[in-house]
Amino acid sequence: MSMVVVSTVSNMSEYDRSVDGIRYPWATTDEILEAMKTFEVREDDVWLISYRKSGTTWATEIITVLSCGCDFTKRDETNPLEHTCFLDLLKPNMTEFAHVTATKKPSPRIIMGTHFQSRHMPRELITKKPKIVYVARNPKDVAVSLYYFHKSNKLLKTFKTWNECFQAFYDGDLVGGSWFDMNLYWWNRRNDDNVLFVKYEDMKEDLPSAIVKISEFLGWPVPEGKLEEVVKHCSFGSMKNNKKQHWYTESGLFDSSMSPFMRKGLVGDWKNYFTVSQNEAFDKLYEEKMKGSGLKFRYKL
Ligand code: PPS
Repeated sequence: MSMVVVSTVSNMSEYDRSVDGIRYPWATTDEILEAMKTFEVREDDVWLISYRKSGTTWATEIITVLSCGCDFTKRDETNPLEHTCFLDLLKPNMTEFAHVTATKKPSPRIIMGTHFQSRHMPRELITKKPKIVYVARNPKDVAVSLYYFHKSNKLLKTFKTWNECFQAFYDGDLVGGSWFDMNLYWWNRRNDDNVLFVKYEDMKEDLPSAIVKISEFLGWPVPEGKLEEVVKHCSFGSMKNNKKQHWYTESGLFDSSMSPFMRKGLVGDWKNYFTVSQNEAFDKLYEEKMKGSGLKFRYKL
């Protein structure tokens, strides 16, 4: 029986479009957005949700290793493309939508890397209460990381200048929608029993503690004596050298010569890009948008 290919690189038109006021890449098709309304969430699912460039790939690796009982051979046998669902994206040469594949997977499923804004995420995420790890990163470093991601990702519009990227991010007028809306939504749910809100900066400062916290939340303990190895495996240097862990690089969608996917992995790189006036304007906007929320980030370590 011949397989129907639902996407090829060539049928993915370039750039993005607005859906209910939120920009999505073409690869987040109308069909995917529609399917999310009725997508069946399972109570024993594990979901990883994030705004783009906030540490998704990093947390994916941690969760993947934990799910394999910290057995690195087992982890190496896992195909991240199959294992991580990326419900919100068509990937090149896919023969089936990720949400369809997900329905056939045994429990517990791990559903990684969804970047939907709350209004487009599966409705059952609220009622079924699966375990949700939400990873957040300070918005200034996210903006710079996005600037480079758009240069190297062939399906995203390249910002001509840093200023253009800054403005789009400031206005929330870019793929993925407003950083503020998404982070505020999940911050307000941080005390739900089934939600773990993790900050990139905390992972960067103390990775062993972050791994233990995630493992305890998921109920997938790190075997005695293994933590050091897991930390090493999930370090920036180790992940940069292991292309299996950042599948994107090999996907044909990515031009690493423009900027590597594993770029710098730092807290505070934004200082090399934000002008003084951009920084002041952004701090003011942050105060306005996040007023009273209590959500604070560290911008240097
Ligand atoms: S994506 O495309 O939205 O899924 O990107 P995402 O994985 O969320 O974010 C990519 C940024 O995370 C950095 N990264 C890491 N930092 C520290 N340690 C580890 N192990 C790690 N893995 C990924 C990656 O380098 C991107 O950040 P920048 O600032 O661009 O380097």
